[in-house]
Amino acid sequence: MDAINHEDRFEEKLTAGEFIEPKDWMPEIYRKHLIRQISQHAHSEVVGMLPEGNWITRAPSLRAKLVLLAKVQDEGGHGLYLYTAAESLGISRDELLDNLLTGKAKYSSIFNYPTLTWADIGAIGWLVDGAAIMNQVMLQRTSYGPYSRAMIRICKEESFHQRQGYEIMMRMAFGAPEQKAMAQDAMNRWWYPTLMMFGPPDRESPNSENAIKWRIKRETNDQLRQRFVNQTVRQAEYLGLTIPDAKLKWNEEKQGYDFSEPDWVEFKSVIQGNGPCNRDRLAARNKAHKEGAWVREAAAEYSKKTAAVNAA
Ligand code: BYC
Repeated sequence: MDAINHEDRFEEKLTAGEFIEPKDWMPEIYRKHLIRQISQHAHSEVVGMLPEGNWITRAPSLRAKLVLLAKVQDEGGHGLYLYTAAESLGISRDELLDNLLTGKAKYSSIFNYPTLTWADIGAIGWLVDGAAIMNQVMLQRTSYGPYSRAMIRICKEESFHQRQGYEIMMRMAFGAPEQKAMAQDAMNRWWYPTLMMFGPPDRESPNSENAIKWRIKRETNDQLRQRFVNQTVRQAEYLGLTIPDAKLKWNEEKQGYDFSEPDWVEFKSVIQGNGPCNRDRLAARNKAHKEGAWVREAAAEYSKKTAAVNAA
């Protein structure tokens, strides 16, 4: 009887648009769904630091270096907020990290592609962060309180990241012909991987139905992908860059663009660990974790000593 009341209350809260908070009763399957999504999201932020971090020492000016440093540092912060939100569902940070480091957990497919030139840093900011925001704006109103609150702050920072990327693209696209060619090359390589970020098409998305039912996601993968294309076409036109899709065409009836789907076979291969950089990314994270052991030990020791001093 009690369990039924719990379930009713849970449903009532969802219907009323109220948040579910860590101490509230929730179905086990909802908790597991959230741990999966939030931890994958956290891992994406942390692994996402690698392709961009790769360019900090080679940024073309001191200003560009400062801005990129700040951006990469922000991504680390996003990872922390999200790991903390996941921990509030009853999983430990160690377990979460272990799942990433052993390759058990997924992170966004996009970060398994290499950053070959400085224009790629622009393309990541403009396209990748642009796609991330498109998805994350809806997550600000997700049903789990700690996730929603983390997303509000993350979205503010992501908007700055997106502008940083667009600024780099403007400099390149309106610069020398060689720079414009680099910008176009980056656009060609990042376009389809960016479209994959929204997840598989709705017809092949096993988690979407529950996610929508529980208001974890408020829009589907295909709806968000369509909105992203509609928004980005105009931005590309302004830059004078061509989206690498011969089928891209305005559709008056649906008031949106028709466009080619990404290669879903490639997507599956990347999320199964066989993208161009999957092995490098995991190796880099494992190396950083191992070499950072002394920092974790020192921080734990410091907090123990501080607690003892405060208790005395
Ligand atoms: N990459 O049923 P589906 C960022 C997996 S941006 C890898 O549709 P769901 C950043 C999916 O996990 C990126 N795996 O799932 C930006 C599922 O596998 P499991 C992070 C993917 O959850 C700039 C299976 O495919 N953003 O952080 O309903 C700089 C079937 O998919 C991907 C987020 O994580 C993918 N692209 O929808 C630094 C946002 N797509 O778990 C950092 C939060 C799907 O069943 N996440 N899969 O084994 C979401 O909104 C949703 O989880 C997704 C997928 C839209 C990504």
